[in-house]
Amino acid sequence: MDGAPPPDTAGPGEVRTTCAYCGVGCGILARPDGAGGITLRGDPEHPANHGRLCSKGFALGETLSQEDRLLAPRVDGQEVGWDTALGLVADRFSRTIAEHGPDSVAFYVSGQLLTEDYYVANKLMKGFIGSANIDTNSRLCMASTVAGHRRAFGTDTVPGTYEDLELADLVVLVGSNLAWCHPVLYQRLAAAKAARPGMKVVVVDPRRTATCDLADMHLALQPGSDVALFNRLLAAIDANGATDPAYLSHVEGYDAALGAAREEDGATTGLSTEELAAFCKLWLANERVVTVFSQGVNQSSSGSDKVNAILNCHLATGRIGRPGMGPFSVTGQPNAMGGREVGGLANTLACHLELENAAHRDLVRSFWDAPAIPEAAGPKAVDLFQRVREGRIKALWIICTNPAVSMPDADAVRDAIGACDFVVVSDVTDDTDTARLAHVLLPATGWGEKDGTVTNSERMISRQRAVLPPAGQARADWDILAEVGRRMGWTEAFDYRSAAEIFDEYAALSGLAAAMGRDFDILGLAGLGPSGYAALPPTRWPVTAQGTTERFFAKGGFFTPDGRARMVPVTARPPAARTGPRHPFRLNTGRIRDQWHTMTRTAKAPRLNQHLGEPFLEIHPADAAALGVAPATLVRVANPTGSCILRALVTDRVQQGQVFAPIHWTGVTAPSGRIDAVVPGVTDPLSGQPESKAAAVAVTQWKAAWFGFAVSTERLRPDCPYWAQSRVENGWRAELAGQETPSDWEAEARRLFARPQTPCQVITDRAAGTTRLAFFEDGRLVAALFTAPDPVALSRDHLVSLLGTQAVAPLSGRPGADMPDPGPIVCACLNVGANTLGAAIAGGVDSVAGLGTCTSAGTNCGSCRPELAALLNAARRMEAAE
Ligand SMILES: Nc1nc2c(c(=O)[nH]1)N[C@H]1C(S)=C(S)[C@@H](COP(=O)(O)OP(=O)(O)OC[C@H]3O[C@@H](n4cnc5c(=O)[nH]c(N)nc54)[C@H](O)[C@@H]3O)O[C@H]1N2
Ligand SMILES: Nc1nc2c(c(=O)[nH]1)N[C@H]1C(S)=C(S)[C@@H](COP(=O)(O)OP(=O)(O)OC[C@H]3O[C@@H](n4cnc5c(=O)[nH]c(N)nc54)[C@H](O)[C@@H]3O)O[C@H]1N2
Ligand code: SF4
Ligand SMILES: [Mo]
Repeated sequence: MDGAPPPDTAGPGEVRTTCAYCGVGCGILARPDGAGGITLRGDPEHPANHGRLCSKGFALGETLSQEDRLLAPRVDGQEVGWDTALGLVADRFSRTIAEHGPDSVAFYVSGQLLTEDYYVANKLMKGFIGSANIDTNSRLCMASTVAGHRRAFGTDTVPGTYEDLELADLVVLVGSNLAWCHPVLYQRLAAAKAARPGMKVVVVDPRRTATCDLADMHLALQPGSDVALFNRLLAAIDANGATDPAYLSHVEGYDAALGAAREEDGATTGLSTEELAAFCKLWLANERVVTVFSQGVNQSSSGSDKVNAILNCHLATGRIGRPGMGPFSVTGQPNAMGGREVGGLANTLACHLELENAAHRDLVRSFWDAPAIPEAAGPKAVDLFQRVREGRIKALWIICTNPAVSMPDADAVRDAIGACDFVVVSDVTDDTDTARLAHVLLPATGWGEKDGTVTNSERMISRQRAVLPPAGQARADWDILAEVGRRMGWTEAFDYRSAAEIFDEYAALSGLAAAMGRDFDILGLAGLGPSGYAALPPTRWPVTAQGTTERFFAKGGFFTPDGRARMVPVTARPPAARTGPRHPFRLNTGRIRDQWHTMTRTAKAPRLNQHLGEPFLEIHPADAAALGVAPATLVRVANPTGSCILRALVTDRVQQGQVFAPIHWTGVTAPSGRIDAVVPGVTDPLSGQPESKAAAVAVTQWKAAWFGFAVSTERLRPDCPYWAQSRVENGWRAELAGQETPSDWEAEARRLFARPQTPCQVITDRAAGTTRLAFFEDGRLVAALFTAPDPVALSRDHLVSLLGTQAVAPLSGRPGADMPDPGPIVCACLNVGANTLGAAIAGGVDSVAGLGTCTSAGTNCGSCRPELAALLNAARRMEAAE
């Protein structure tokens, strides 16, 4: 740890903790509000965010209600005590192992677990059950980076820090929508660029994303062709004599990598020779270059080659480990890094030790005093669920992840879990596609109740601290796992009383690992004791007796046997699924700004549902026209893996022949919008990471006979073929559609709202084919349904705002003259809509700051600022065209 601790700016009653969501790892100051919730603000002292938060972090307090929380253990749907539930889990696992061997059981865990939870899960499976049948959702997320780092560096090290993005003269963002997925880091980058306008930003992404707003250059390459781009760059580096000969003495494999790179003409990128030349020129001209990469790189059948193609360029030029330069993998989940450090993958051991290395295994086995550690790596996520499907895995414990939604080939995975003999799910809610399949449901403490550590993208270990007591009977994930370990007979090995004890053991092991030449060393944090652990400030690893290392590899010092890095010869390969006449579209998938994965938490905050309220498919106007798909109608996306139905969002943000869909909707929120139902289980051969962004699909019109929009104070019970439901301030809203028009809309609405008796107003326009129904209780609007043969046109936000009020004429569908319609919400924090912003722009406001002053949009968390800029740009383009 460096220097004196910073002055403590926490106010009275404020607890320092870390955000629950992305790998930026922002510090939060949270205070119980006395009514079961919390109030919070960004921690000004945290080095990741210096007080900033994005829309998701800012709304964390709104996601903590006990509604939907799993409050007690359940067996086959019945609430039971912990003793019964954990007795059953330990007994079923022990019996299955006795009958069928250790490889008949498995754990599937998560980068959202704390390091301490992860440590115990791994120790139990790999050390004591004696199987390597444990993998994590990080396989879907970071595995290609891990494989690429290990090939090049000898270990999974992120060399740089966030500050490097601010110090760089050129930042290249490859397959990263930083503006939406790492918003606070994006804001830091945007602020650095504003302060130093000479700084250049390049976005490499087939799609024009919100991140492109900051870009001086957007390279809309063909999906999967990143290796070709970086091979071209390596060839240009060589041709221009831009290598660093002194640094190359720390590197092996230059000639072979260059040989492979020279074979590449760059045509498969789809970029013009001018674009390729301009990119190479920019890279060559700026020594201080950081290449940030994320899921556009990792989630690919050539993901690890993409990573090495990027690392090759940095190694050849020695642009690594010095301020403002280096390759930089931004991590997704709050503890994606911690999970890698603690050995969460089926082929790793704690402290960056390797399962398939005999010396490493011996070290860990003797440290744990474990009976045996398996010699071979376990199955990677896709294979693990394949073994569940084949009945080879008979008892499965899923912790802190929702694979029935997020795995590729999700319908098949869901069915395999459903058919497994014994399924345990630990979650904070019972309302997930996976939890619905569990025999045993175990309530875990959630964010705000948990206590432990996480590591962010820049190797910063931060504490998550409890602000609230556990909900109901919930227990910490490490505690549940440790008790099962004890009940399975390993009393001493799992005799943990606190997260601090686990961390202490882990820190001690890291010292031994470091003595074997590993990078991950936090021996300096061993022996903190309960109070030292309680007070632990954000700390970047390594933490040795000598202090910390800010950046790795400036002078070589790689973790390979000879200490030299490896450049890896790589050749571009197209995505595994081939497009063709039957499946002509390349399906890209990813995230939206205000939702987190399968929405179990973010969708609890009404304000986060305002930005984008239903699953959609971005499709190019020319493709939409050719298919006869009108904006806002529904489309069917299908291939041999499966199918789904999504709302068409016609936009030239995507290229022709490519479509994009978000990953967030589920059986709970929009059953026909589960996008992983059409993503095949194809993986990178080295990393086992699925190719989540390049399925081949057919897109056709889904001909709806009717469309509907509904609001209700109670949750709706739709059963039509298309529906998407989300929470709003006073209840719920839903989009609906069907292929057969009901003969009696009132009866249909009464069933949908479960209101057999409530007084109802109906307006039918036979000529237009529309019906509008409103239900009132004591003069208050409690439900309404608008139906039409075409997509329902009405001011949705207006109708939502009437819910629960003494509404006058709700069936007009429009606000009265006295009440302007804000339009679709852009700024979620301060509720500013597109119409309000449009009016301000039309009135002469011409900057993001000006919009902030005039409408207050973008003045809280700032996550919507890229969209404000896009609105301004669109207005400028229209003006120029006029
Ligand atoms: N709002 C929000 N933020 C999140 C999350 C969330 O759920 N919601 N999840 C977190 C997690 S776990 C993760 S892993 C991160 C992910 O963060 P990102 O990786 O930034 O997010 P994605 O939207 O999955 O994908 C990034 C981009 O890759 C592009 N892409 C697709 N194919 C290719 C290709 O072949 N080459 C290139 N160069 N680009 C391609 C896509 O068009 C997309 O814009 O986000 C984290 N942050
Ligand atoms: N097509 C496609 N598929 C993808 C991706 C993509 O880009 N495209 N991205 C992939 C990536 S990068 C990721 S990271 C995954 C994410 O996919 P998942 O991990 O499946 O998604 P989450 O919704 O984050 O699931 C976390 C679960 O843990 C629960 N939970 C929250 N806190 C706790 C806790 O403290 N303890 C316990 N026990 N449970 C808790 C939540 O309620 C939720 O059910 O999706 C992957 N799938
Ligand atoms: S950027 Fe947003 S989601 Fe990510 S850690 Fe910070 S506040 Fe949380
Ligand atoms: Mo992720």
